[in-house]
Parts: sequence; C-alpha cells; structure tokens
Amino acid sequence: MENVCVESLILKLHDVNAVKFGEYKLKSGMMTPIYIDLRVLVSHPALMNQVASLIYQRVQDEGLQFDSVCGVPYTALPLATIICSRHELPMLIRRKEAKDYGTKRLVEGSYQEGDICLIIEDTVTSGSSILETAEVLYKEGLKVTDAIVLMDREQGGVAMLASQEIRLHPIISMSKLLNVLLAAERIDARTAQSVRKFIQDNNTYSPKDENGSDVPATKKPCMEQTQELSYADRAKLPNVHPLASKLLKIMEEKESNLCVSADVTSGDELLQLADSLGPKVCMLKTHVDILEDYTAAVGRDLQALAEKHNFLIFEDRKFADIGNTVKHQYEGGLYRISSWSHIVNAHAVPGPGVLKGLGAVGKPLGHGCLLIAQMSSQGSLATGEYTKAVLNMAEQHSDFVIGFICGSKIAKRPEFIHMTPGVQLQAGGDALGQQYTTPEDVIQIKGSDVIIVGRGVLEAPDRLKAAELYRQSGWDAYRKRMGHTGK
Ligand code: 5BU
Repeated sequence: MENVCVESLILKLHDVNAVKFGEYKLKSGMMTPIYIDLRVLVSHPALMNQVASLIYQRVQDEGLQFDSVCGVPYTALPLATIICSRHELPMLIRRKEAKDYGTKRLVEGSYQEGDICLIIEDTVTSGSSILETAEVLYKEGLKVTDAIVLMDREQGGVAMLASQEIRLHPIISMSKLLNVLLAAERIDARTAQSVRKFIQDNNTYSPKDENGSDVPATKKPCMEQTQELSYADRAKLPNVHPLASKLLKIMEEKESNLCVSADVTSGDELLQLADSLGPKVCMLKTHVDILEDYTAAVGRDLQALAEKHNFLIFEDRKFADIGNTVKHQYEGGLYRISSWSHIVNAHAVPGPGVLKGLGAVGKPLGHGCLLIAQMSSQGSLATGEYTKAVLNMAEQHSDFVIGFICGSKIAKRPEFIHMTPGVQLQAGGDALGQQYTTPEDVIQIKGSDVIIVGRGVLEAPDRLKAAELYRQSGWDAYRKRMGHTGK
C-alpha cells in the first residue's frame, strides 16, 4: 500500500478545489467561510486511491472490529467501494430512498442481526449524516460502534456522535487543514483566523444534562479541542503537573520553546554554554555521561545557572531498566542525576516499573519524566502500537510523566508537553541516522511544543546568534499555530 501523508494530501485537496475559501451555504443553511467539497474526488482517481489508503490505514491503526462497511451516500460510497474491493471486506449500501418495486430494502447486501457495520463518511459538520445512516442500519438490526471521516470540520460532530455511542475517527481536522495550508502559504493568517472564529462560534452540539438542560460550556466534553490553548493557559489547567506548569510559564515569559541540547564533553564548556545561552532557552538538555571531567560541582553550578536564567535542566538519560536499577541510576552513582536535573526521560520498554522506580526518587523532589514515544532516528522501532502504548502508560502515571519525546503531538490532553529532537533550520540528516526537520514543521504543522536543538546551535560559528535564530523561529511557528499574525 502506498504511504500517504496527511500534509501532502491536504495540499492536493486544495489543488483540486476540494477545499475552497469564500462565502458558501451549507446543507443546513448556515453560511461558511470554508467549503469542503469532496465530491470532486471522483474526477481524480489517484487522489481517490490515496484517500482510500489513509482511511484504511486508520482502520488498522485503531484496530477496529466490524463485519461490514457502509459509505454514507453519495460521496463516501465510492471510497467505501475501493476499500472493500482492495481488502476484500463485505460492503453494505444504504439506499437514500426505498425503491418502490422489488424488495423495498433500505440496506443492500447480506448481513445478520447483531453484525457490526463500520461507517465511512467524507465530511462531518454536526455528525447528522452519519447518525442518519446509523439509524437506517439500526432498523435492520445492525450495530454501529465506529465511523471514520476524512474531514472533520470540528463543529461538534465528534461530541454529538459520542453522545450516541458512536466513536468518530477523523483523519483531517479543520485545525490541521488550516495549519498546513497556512504553512504552505496557500492561505493567509487572516483567512485562517476567520475560519477558526467561524468554527468556534458555530459549534452545532450542545450536550444536555440529565434534566435535558444545556450543559454550560465549561462542562462540555473536551475531546474536541477546537481552540488551541496557549502555553500560559495550559500552565493554569487544574490537573497540570506543577513542573509542567513551571515550564509552560517559563516558555511564555521568555517567549522561548527552545531547548538546547548541550552535547559537549567538558564541564566548563557546559557551564559556559548554560550561562551564555541561558536567556534564550526554556530548557537545557544534558548528556552527563559524555562529560570527561564531571564533578559534583558541575551539577551544582548548572543548577545555579538554571536559577539565574530561569530554565529547567533535562538530563537525557533514557532510563530503560527494571524499577530497582533505574532508581539507583537516577539517585546515586557518580552523577547523582536527581540532585541537579528537573526532568529525565525514560523508555517505556521495561513497562510501568521504570516509572515506579524513577518516581520513587523524583516524585518527592517535584521532578518530572518524559516518556520516549517516538525517536528522531531513522528506522526507529518506536512507532504505531508502541507509541500508543507509551501514551497509555503516561496517562496512568500523570503524577510523574509530564510529557513525551516525540516527532509530533500525540496526546490530546493539553497538560502533556511534547518535545521534539532532530531539529535544524534545514531538513536533512547526519551520517549516523539522525533525521532533521524544521522548527516550523515541528511546532506549527506537527503540533509539538518544544524544539530540541543540538548541533544546529553547537556547530554554528556564533552559538548565541544561532540560539536566538532557533528561539525566534520556534516562537514564530508557535504564534502562527495560535493564529497570530506579525510579531
Ligand atoms: P542534534 O545535534 O540536534 O542532532 O542533537 C539531538 C539531541 O537530542 C542529542 O543529544 C540526542 O541524543 C537527542 N535525541 C535525539 O536526537 N533523538 C531522539 O529521538 C532522542 C534524543 Br529520545
């Protein structure tokens, strides 16, 4: 199966006018500044195949279980047909009207009572078209637990369907679409913002409480984060870990989502880097075991510089052993990592014991841990199901896990912080498998929070200038993601 990336698909959809900006009337009568018309897909077979691949990829990623597939007529019908034909899945066709001769069936195809039918749809606004199709299927004794949609306008469809016990899995969200088009300069920031505002002002779903009254906005389900929270707002969330809150505040105050990876081999150089680049960074990352002359004074002095310049220290130790061993490695040995670093990271490979061991040392000190959900190196095995399992583990241990090392935003909970290594101003890689992407890509497109930059700064002729360049481009990308224009 071809490897399709959502970003390039969005640009292609824009190329063929499946996404239009202007003033359009929706089926509901509502006027909208963005119109998604995926009916044109049938004229673009290659694109059609790519969409079908992405939908099927999602079916597999989610591990969905079902007996048959039904495309909501008409636009999703050919999509369902391609998927079912390629993967030999039984399909059902829902008639819009019962024919007035023959069997008068509303659902064509073979099925048995209790069968689960997966619904496929092209675009969702309120979710009503999916619900309508589901209701026809229910009448036939079928069950519907999940639906996949190519494009979610983020106007309440997910929440409405969830209230009807149908999980909706969107492939492209409106926010993603806007971010990609904005980054590719297909639309300007003003257009993106006007669409965002429209989406925010026109949420079609208002949940009812047990008495049938509208639930106040604050109690509405938060599964759809249509309006992205700023770093400052996230710092104030009631369930945010105090250290994550501190980091988010620092980021906002210093206008920096830059973590410099201080991969140097002498203690003096490390301290000198921390002192000179300190004002530019929200966090300094270390590999203490590459220092040739580590003494306890280095840890102490580094801590003092972190205080002086208001940044956090992240020791990139990548713990990956049983709980009892990592506890010793974190607390003791030559480096006494827990005595000077605020944040460490761990692989999830050993299972939750690694967090229990590290937490026994770190929690009483108010420290936090990042789980390695993905890696920047070529051929990394931390993908797919593994990444999902890491996310799960983090959710179970959110009193110690403050976020992830990852390539893109993987968790919906805004309390988690996403940090991405493998960043340089130009995409590319090194001779040993490192892969680089740009600050814009990481922050604006992929939705991560912090860029981790090593050689991009360390190998520059003027490290301070380079750090400022990375700080500025990371921050600009964040501001663009938040829909701000200018500086
Ligand atoms: P670079 O010089 O920007 O390539 O350095 C990246 C740093 O981030 C380096 O210290 C790595 O050990 C670290 N890193 C990474 O590059 N990729 C990963 O997936 C993880 C850490 Br986890």
